Amino acid sequence: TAKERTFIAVKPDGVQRGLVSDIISRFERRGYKLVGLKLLVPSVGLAKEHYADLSSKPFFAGLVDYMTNGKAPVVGMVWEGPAVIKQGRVMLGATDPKAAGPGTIRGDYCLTIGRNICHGSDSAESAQKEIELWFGGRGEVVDWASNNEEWVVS
Ligand code: YYY
Ligand code: MG
Repeated sequence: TAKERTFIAVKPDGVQRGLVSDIISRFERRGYKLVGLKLLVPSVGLAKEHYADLSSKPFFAGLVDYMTNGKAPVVGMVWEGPAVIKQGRVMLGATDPKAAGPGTIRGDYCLTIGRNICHGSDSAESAQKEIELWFGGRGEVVDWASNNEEWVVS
């Protein structure tokens, strides 16, 4: 539905490399609406909760350190619009950039799975959990009407 929302993040490598504006721009130009935006160094607790389903993986400790060590912050965003959860993942490209097609964010800007610069919720359940976790549910997400909407969605 048009009100569908997803959590998209630029991870520390994407911020460090100056790719924040490009990633925001891709979602904006597609016609999606920005309803949440913040810059932060996530706490270890937040990162562990965000990646809770990967806690048994061998790369988990390294993943949490890379997200939280403060060498660069994370940009967290909530984007809204038709099929944004699925299309957000398509726009990001495959988790392993070596399998990500050209024209996707990962396919255009990165090389290895451990530095794949961005995150996107992988399902409706994940999107709900991640928006709640990073933005405190409705608290920091802004409902607003875009004047473009009638020209983008019908
Ligand atoms: O959702 P997505 O980011 O595309 O992949 P996940 O399977 O949820 O893994 C999260 C995150 O973990 C991935 O973006 C990079 C990292 N990672 C890794 O470093 N090594 C792996 N073999 C798998 C994932
Ligand atoms: Mg994931």
